[in-house]
Amino acid sequence: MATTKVKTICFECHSRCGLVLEVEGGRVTAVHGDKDHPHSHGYSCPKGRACMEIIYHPDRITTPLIKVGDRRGSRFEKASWDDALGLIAERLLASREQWGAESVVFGAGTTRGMAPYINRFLALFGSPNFMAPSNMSGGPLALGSATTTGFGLVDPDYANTRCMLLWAHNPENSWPGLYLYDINQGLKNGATLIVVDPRGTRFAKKADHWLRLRPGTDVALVLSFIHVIIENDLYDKAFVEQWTSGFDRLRKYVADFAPEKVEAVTWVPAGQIKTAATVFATARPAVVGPGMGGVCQANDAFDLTRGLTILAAITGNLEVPGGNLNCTPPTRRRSCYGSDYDAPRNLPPDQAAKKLGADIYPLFGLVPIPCPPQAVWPAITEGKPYPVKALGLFANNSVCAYPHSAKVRSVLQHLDFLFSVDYFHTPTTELADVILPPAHWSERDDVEDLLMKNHLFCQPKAVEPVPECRDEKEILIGLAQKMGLTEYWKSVTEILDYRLEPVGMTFSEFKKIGVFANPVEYRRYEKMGRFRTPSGKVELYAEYLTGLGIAPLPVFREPDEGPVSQPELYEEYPLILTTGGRNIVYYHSSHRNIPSLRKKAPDPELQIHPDTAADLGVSEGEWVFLATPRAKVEIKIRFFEEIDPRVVHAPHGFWYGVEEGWRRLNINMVTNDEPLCPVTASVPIKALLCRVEKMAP
Ligand SMILES: Nc1nc2c(c(=O)[nH]1)N[C@H]1C(S)=C(S)[C@@H](COP(=O)(O)OP(=O)(O)OC[C@H]3O[C@@H](n4cnc5c(=O)[nH]c(N)nc54)[C@H](O)[C@@H]3O)O[C@H]1N2
Ligand SMILES: Nc1nc2c(c(=O)[nH]1)N[C@H]1C(S)=C(S)[C@@H](COP(=O)(O)OP(=O)(O)OC[C@H]3O[C@@H](n4cnc5c(=O)[nH]c(N)nc54)[C@H](O)[C@@H]3O)O[C@H]1N2
Ligand code: SF4
Ligand SMILES: [Mo]
Repeated sequence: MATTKVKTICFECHSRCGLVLEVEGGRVTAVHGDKDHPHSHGYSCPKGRACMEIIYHPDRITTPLIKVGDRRGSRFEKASWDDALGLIAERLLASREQWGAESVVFGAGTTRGMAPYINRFLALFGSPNFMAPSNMSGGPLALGSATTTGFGLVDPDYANTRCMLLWAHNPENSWPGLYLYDINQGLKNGATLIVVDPRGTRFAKKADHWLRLRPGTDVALVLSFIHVIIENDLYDKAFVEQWTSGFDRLRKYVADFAPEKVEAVTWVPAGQIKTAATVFATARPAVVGPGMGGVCQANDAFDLTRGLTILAAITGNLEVPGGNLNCTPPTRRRSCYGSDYDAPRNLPPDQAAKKLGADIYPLFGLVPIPCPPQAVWPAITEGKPYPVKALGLFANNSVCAYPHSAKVRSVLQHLDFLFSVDYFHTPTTELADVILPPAHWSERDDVEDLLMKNHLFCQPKAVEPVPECRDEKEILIGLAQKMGLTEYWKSVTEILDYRLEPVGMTFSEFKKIGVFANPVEYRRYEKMGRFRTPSGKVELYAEYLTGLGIAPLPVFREPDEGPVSQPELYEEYPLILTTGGRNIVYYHSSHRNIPSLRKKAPDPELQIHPDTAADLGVSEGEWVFLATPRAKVEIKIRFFEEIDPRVVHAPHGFWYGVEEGWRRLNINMVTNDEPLCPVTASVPIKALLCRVEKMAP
């Protein structure tokens, strides 16, 4: 049989590697890395290479399903697309009729590309409520950096730098396709590596300077870096003078964060802080590499991301080669989270103002950022600030992904109507009234620009969807037609052509070239004469934030559940718990049902220092309970020398293959969803208290 090769983009994780799929008889038969891809350069990981196991998995949902019998049960019957979409349309319209359009929320998990298309749908329907985990993912970083400089700290130029500072970031597992090539390039050229991480990841261990901080004390540490740099006159004076505002107030403020004092807070020796800060400030250029999860999951995530941005700014590393770049996607306003799609912006002001969370988080009304799940929950359970009755989820396993799973599950059970679009049954689809089967990324046409630096990629489908799965864009088109949303697009081609308008190409033209890149521009503020901030300068002391009730300088807050804030609780729960360090073979709660991946990491493992384990009388490989004040989960002991004896780490996303796995294995049973960061709604899942309990024999 003839084999064809299709160059496309992998959507199995955010890295979006270039892959070449071999197709025989309408089926994907082999996967290779695409050597021509400008970011991944031929790299592929086990998840991408397992894509045939996903597409042709015996458990893949391949027809729409409608719940029958008790709504609390999990019996579903196969249905036609017409019936399933008809039922969803009827229920959403009824909800709008009785409770208003805002009573309908659509949510997506970490982006699998659907954000723009869902938002457009919601805008036409009338709801400002697009929910996503941005508040625990890139959102705080976007807010913290954009309020400081007018752009996101998301384009590190590792390849051309002399010093890289990986802050709560393990790109080897989390973003290999996007960053690894550049990082290795930089290291080959002699760049110094600094890692700030409580765990000894492979990068931490090979770093020139590894700062093993106490989880959740990052803001104190970054303020101490700034202290050292200012005290020792190591900052970029010309840049600071011309392009920043509030330097003197920053200088006075950080005087209080001397390394000797911060050592006691962060557990990082003062000497290490001084050395690392000095190395970073004097390298020129140097780059800050912030983790998207690591720096976005704390009650002071806004202050941390502001602090990191200030660090990059005063050392003269904004928009310079080898520093933190400011790339714009070629598709601009039509990019994934572009303003042309933002549902609230396309609604009348009074309807837009209803966006859930906007009344609590002052910056949420100003930027295209999704509603945090934790602002949606009270609307569902208590009707606060107004009732939400219906929820549609695309690629999201809320029950396992979001903190405090028992609560999330009961929140979802409060809904009048839930539909879910997923490849597989999950603890979340189980609660749905209707389940729809999406096409796999290899079975759908799309384009990608989110976090792709200055690039835009074409993602052509390699094969037709497994019958009867459907491209999610077509699902929205079908639903729009059933609901009388006549202004919604009529075809996938129309959608993609619209998205590509800013680059002056249709999808079929773009398919022939595959990639489009903007030139990288440096120091754009010089050409513009300003930064896109209220003062036109980098807002070190951000006066304007005070008017919004936000502190103008980064404030360190002790983790609420920690040894300092709650010493009594610490006696009962004497270990600090951090969660969710990425594993290369899994994406969040996905992939546990893929045999080639599961066999590489079959069990959830608690990384614990051997001395701590010895004190507790638990041995390597032993199953124990990990308990927090909320619940306990089952987990296996794994000795790990490179972690402080007072700290343990647990992975997230386990549930599959074990009865009631969502309750027994899923770490989010023990995490908390409060207090949230008052500016970004970030969740405190990287620093909690826990204890290890032996299981009865
Ligand atoms: N404790 C703890 N919890 C965390 C984190 C942590 O660090 N610690 N990290 C958090 C972060 S940063 C995020 S972003 C969230 C992510 O949360 P989610 O995005 O919800 O995570 P997943 O479990 O990967 O994905 C949910 C579902 O999407 C389905 N799926 C995969 N691809 C597609 C597709 O193309 N279309 C459709 N319709 N379905 C698809 C999968 O089968 C899976 O069931 O988790 C958060 N949860
Ligand atoms: N394979 C795989 N890749 C992924 C994902 C996945 O699930 N699987 N998820 C994707 C998503 S949605 C996101 S948001 C990104 C996240 O990307 P990253 O932020 O790079 O990933 P994490 O592993 O969550 O966190 C990085 C490091 O932070 C450390 N850390 C934990 N607590 C603290 C702390 O308090 N302070 C500091 N400084 N460090 C701490 C952890 O030990 C970990 O090594 O990954 C993306 N890539
Ligand atoms: S790192 Fe793996 S899963 Fe992520 S895009 Fe690349 S091949 Fe796909
Ligand atoms: Mo994320």
